Amino acid sequence: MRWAVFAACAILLLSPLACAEDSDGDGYDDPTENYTVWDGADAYPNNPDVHEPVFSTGCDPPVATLDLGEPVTFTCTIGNEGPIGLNVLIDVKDDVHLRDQFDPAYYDINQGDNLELQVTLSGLSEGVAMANLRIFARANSTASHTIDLPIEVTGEEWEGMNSHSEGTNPPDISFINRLLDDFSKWLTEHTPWEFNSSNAGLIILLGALGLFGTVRLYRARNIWHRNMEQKTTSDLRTEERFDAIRRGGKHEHHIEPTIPSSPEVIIRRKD
Ligand SMILES: [Ca+2]
Ligand SMILES: [Ca+2]
Repeated sequence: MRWAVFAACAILLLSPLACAEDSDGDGYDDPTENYTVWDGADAYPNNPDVHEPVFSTGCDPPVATLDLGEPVTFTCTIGNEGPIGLNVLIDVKDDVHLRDQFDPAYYDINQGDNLELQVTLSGLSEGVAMANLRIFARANSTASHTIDLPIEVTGEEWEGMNSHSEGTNPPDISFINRLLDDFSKWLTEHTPWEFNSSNAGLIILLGALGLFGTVRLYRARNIWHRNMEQKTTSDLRTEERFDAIRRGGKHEHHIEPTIPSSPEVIIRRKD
């Protein structure tokens, strides 16, 4: 029995939870450094009527109408109305008609502070959609607060899709079209046929390919000629060496051992 009392005392001394206070007596312990509102503490430790965190929120614009691919950015403000600083998780629950470009993250909101967030969504398919900005102030619990973001998505393609697409814009090639237009006009004026910009483009393409082929052929011929000249030069040198050997046939010890003996040399040896 003594051991049981001792163990109970030890647990009381060692466990900080056992010493927690419930100042307002509503059944929720006051928050401490090791036991926060996120863990389940009383968000209003001195008010017996409230224990859950309370937020004031608003988003601008309140509603939106989007074309397909068109983005909208809501500016949302989240205020902590309670007397205790909070750590919250904020995410966006999107809709089948929407694409969500908001990354969930944790935020600290001190007592009386307002947090401002940019929430971007874009139209994915036609329909009436509802996205929700959700604020989680308790671990392993449903959202403490939800902000509705009603959005209607039309069936129209967004006109700004090409000029405002994500990432880097494609290079401006309008000058090529203008050049092709000018060239097709020039061809129409100076030839008996009528050209449009596609014909002109095709002619330029064929011309470029022809020029490229001609340059390659010219280079190939040049290389061939150079090789042939080199070959001729080396042949001539070989001939000269043989001639020299033949002329100097009397001095046999000067004949290079690698050079094969010509019949003339063999005949002279017999002399
Ligand atoms: Ca309490
Ligand atoms: Ca309370």
